[in-house]
Amino acid sequence: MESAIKTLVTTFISSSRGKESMDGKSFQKMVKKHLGSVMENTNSSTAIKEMQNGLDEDRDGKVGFQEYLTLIGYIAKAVSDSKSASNAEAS
Ligand SMILES: [Ca+2]
Repeated sequence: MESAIKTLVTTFISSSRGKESMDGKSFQKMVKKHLGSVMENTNSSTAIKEMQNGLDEDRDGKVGFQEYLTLIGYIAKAVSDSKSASNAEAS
């Protein structure tokens, strides 16, 4: 658990190169590199751009840490839902 949280933080820092937010290009790279196996459409730059727009609450065109955590929350929920579904099928 602790190492997972550290991974989330270090992934953000390395993707944003130490800045407060990831720009569009950094976000594209981060999603393709780190989220390809848990998300659909990560090979589509357009889909990633749309996702970025959806996350961009403060409308600065970048993905800040809080917005990044929102994305992680969505992914965690999706993983949780798929696990619940497969558990339901098994029982
Ligand atoms: Ca933003």
